[in-house]
Order: sequence, then structure tokens, then C-alpha cells
Amino acid sequence: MKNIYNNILQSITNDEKLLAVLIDPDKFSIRTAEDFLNRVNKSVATHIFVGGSEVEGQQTGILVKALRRFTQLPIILFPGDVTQVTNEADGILFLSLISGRNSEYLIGKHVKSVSRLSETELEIIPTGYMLIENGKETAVERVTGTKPLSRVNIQLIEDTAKAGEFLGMKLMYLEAGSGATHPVTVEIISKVKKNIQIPLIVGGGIRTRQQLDEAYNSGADLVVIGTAFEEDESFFDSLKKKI
Ligand code: 1GP
Repeated sequence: MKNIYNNILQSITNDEKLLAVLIDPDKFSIRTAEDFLNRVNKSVATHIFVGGSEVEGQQTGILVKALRRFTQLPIILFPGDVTQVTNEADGILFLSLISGRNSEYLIGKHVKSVSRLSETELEIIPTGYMLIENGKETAVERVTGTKPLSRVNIQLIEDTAKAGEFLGMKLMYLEAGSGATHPVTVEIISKVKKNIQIPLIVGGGIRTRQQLDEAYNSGADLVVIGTAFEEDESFFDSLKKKI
């Protein structure tokens, strides 16, 4: 049995913050996998997320298999579509886009994924996924045809997260979108955190150690970073594990 979710809960109990490195199969070259993962392994990263909004066919399975050779960290799918489901990973965030009203991304694609998921041993983690306005249109917004929640209507953001928790979701993900101009604000993070009991994930537009610490200090349990590593691998140097 896989214990990804229980290990997240345990880390929170131990007051340990978690960091996921997001790898988008569409942007990542497998040839660089060994070198990239050597940096990841030396950093404080605790998880690898794999996924993207616009990934073709079998690309995800091939990539995850390659990553597996170079890291012991849990590899979790963060899929934009059903085609990204692969048994090569350890788990999957079963995302429902609860900030939007596109039924395909609320439940439609989930139904379509069942026959595929049944053939895997992935740990399936129900996750409320909330897109928050960040200053520019992101791929999630374009691909899903949904509008993000306004960053100033914090009550609506809090209520949406709480509704997701009432529905039984086990993780809540506040997403500004990949490459966001502004990460989710500390005010939003802290208000949502106070209102829910389930672990809180925050991602999108986090590019500095300071922004990472601000997200943690305001209540994020797990932070997801992708673009900053894609654009500047030396960012890993500021995140080295203390030995
Ligand atoms: C995107 O939250 C993730 O889905 C990470 O965003 O690429 O901006 O780090 P960045």
C-alpha cells in the first residue's frame, strides 16, 4: 500500500513543510533528467509532480519512467487530462476544478478516467483545485474555459475551499497558474488555512526563497514550483538540504 497522503499528514504533524517540484512533460527534455534530478535530490524538495495543461499522448508515462531511475522521491501525477494517467507514477491528484463551472473539469473527465485508473495501482488523492486570478491569463484558464476567482473576493475563495472540504476532498490546492505574475497572496493563504482542516497546497508564480517562505509562514503545507526551476536551475542552490 502507498502512503503518500498519510505521509503528508504526518509531515504536518511533525511541523515539516513540503515542496513539490513540478515537471511539465511538454517543456522538459528527458535528456536532462539525470542532471535535473541530482539537483532536486540535493534540495529540500519532498515530492515530484508531473503534469501540464497541454501534454500529448504517451509522453507522461515515458517521462515518469525516466525520472524514476534518478530519484526516490514520490512521483505524483498532476494531470491536465485523462491521457496523462500512467501507472509508472506513485499517485495522482484527482483534481476537481471547483473554482470554475465547467462540468468537464468538475466531474466529466473524472468519469472518463475510471477505466484507466482501475488498471493502475496509483494512490488516488481527491483534491479541490482552485484557480485564483494572478494578473494574466494562464494555461489552466485557457484550456478549461473557466474564469479564476477574483483575488479580492476572499470570502468567495474561503467558501469555495470550505465547500470542497465538506464534499470530502482530502487536499485543497490554491493555484495562481503556471508562470503567474503574482503568486496567491499571503492574505488568501492564511484565511483559507484558518478555515479548513485538510492540507493546503499553494502554487503558481513562486520564484524566490522569500516568496516560498511567505507561503509557508501564511499556512501553505506544500508549495509547488515549476517555472522557477525551468528558467533558472541555480534556484536549487537556495534550496539546498542542510546536512
Ligand atoms: C502550476 O502551481 C504550479 O500548476 C506551479 O506554477 O510553474 O509558476 O511555479 P509555476
